[in-house]
Amino acid sequence: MQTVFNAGHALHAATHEFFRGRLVPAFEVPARADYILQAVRAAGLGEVLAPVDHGRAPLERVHSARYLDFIEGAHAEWLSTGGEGDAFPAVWPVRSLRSDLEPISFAARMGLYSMDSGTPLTAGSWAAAHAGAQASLTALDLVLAGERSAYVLTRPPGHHAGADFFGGYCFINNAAVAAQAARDAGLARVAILDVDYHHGNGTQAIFYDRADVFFASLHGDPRTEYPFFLGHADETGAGEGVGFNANFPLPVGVDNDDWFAALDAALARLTAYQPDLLIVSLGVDTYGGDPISHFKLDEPEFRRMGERIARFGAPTLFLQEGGYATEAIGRNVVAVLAGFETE
Ligand code: Q9C
Ligand code: ZN
Repeated sequence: MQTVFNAGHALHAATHEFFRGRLVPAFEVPARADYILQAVRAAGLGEVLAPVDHGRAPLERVHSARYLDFIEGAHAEWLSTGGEGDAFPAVWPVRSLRSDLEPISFAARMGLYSMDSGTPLTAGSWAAAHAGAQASLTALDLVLAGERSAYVLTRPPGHHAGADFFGGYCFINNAAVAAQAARDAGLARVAILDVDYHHGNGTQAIFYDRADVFFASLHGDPRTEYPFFLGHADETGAGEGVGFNANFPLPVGVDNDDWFAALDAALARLTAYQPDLLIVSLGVDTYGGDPISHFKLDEPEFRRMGERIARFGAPTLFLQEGGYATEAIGRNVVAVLAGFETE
């Protein structure tokens, strides 16, 4: 399997994030990608390629132009309006406040375009996220050209980012950009399987009223786990999209057997859908040793996950999402990808 590596990932480097009202060392750090790259190379998984620039147009198929403009200029504006260091939002247009108008105030716009205070926006966030989307489009090209699979090694992750908001460490929704590009390249049906510990609220929202992209997700129950406000089992799609969204919320500490039963259930839904492409939002924060998550998968389970996904039998694009046990992340990611390769 070839890897497309976003070497620009390290431009996004936060030192701290807000957690329970305090600044704590950031969890989503450049070392994550360094460890994965090391493990991919050590395992001899396959060639490591650089992204080819596909421009901004494929990003605008998923994100609003004014949101992309905001993210591109946000850190410079933060500094020029008196901010220091990494940028954080402070005010949000919750119920009864208007979100249809774009304020002039930078602080207000930052709230309009974000969902939480736990996602530092740094000087290099746009450059890193933009390059990650390009890596995703490059890997998609490999699969469209006939490769059985490809892996996108990038950060920051993407699945929490919506059409016009960032959050959950995510700025550009790489899975959504790739799915839309696959549709635009002529594929009729695309499935997204999200196995990150957290529900992929951004991806779900982007395709919620559409039948041409099926979103299926296994994740920690949103009643107790981030992103809290989406990811319930009764979210099955809207309008033409009714029946093309499937959530499998699982309790904290779920048994690995129950996790795999949910994976089987999700893949059964996708088998009925018969997609031309499977995109896997590959978060490995389901690992038992993850510092911010509460599932119990370990290396053998990650290998089994890859084998199971391979047996699904569709051309498969793996995209890196979460995973915060930095020293174990490379081993866990490679276990999934190597498991896929052996099937
Ligand atoms: N400071 C992904 O895995 N905050 N995002 C958790 C710890 C949000 C995770 C609290 C976690 C978002 C892509
Ligand atoms: Zn996650």
